[in-house]
Amino acid sequence: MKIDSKKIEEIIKKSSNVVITAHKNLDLDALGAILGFFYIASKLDKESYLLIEDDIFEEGVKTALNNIEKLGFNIPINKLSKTKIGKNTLLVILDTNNEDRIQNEKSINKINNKILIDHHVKGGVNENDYLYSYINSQESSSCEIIMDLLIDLNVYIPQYIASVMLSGIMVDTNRFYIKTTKNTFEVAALLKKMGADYNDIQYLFKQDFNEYIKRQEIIKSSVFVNKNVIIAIAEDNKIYDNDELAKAADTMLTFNFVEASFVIGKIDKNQIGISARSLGKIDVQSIMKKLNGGGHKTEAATQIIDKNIDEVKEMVIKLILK
Ligand SMILES: [Mn+2]
Repeated sequence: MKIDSKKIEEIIKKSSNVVITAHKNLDLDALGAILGFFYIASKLDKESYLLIEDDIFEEGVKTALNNIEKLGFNIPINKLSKTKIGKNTLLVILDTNNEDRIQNEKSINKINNKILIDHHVKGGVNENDYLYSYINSQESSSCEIIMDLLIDLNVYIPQYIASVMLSGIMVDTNRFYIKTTKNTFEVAALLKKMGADYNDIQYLFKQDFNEYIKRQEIIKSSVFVNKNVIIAIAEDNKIYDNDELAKAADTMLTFNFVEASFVIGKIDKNQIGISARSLGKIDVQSIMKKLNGGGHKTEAATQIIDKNIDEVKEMVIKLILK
């Protein structure tokens, strides 16, 4: 099932203004998606804002936001306290279906009319709270979904925004390596046609040296559990985000003999995250499911509260060897 652009158009038309947001710690996919959606709301003549509360941004997002300001696109970015909210304001949440992770959780209660669009595995969100929700983990990225909307609704985006959206797809597909479908290439081609520029994207992909090293440290800790399964344990005294664990797991899949990879790390003071990846022969979802997680055969994850890393490691290894 594809996204229902007519329904979205209808909802936007009925609203007074549109507040567009995404998860905390914006990444390029989330940023590209909210920017793309901004142009949809604008085309329908609705005043809209990007709701961003983050004060610190990852390198690529920082670069994109600076350039967008420099290029004079005039895209209003507000915190919730500065955002005009009325009875018919529409809140659009992109690139997450975890309400605890959105830029400002208060916006959920402050704004009645909501749309949710995401490509992550469904968490516990109550879709009845939304006028429309589209959560499809078969989609590569939020930017790809928003591109489908732009195409259906005939919305034009400036060249630099096309670069940001293409970079979002590239990040989430690991440069067209995972979750990439025919449609992914088609929207990517269209973004190129709209002027997406690989030199701009090279600057968006600059990464923080220390973050890079942090990821390599995780990978360095890898050990084989059996012939085909590799597991890495991130340092106990550092907090990681799920994405960092996932990226390490992706990289570990590229090593000789590896059919499945697991990365375990602290994602909060008393919460451990596990990210699992597979080339398809081993079903990592079934393993994560036993730890109350979810996902697909090739890509799954879970979070575990109130256990330490060693306990979690033992649990995972036991399940792998079963
Ligand atoms: Mn994403």
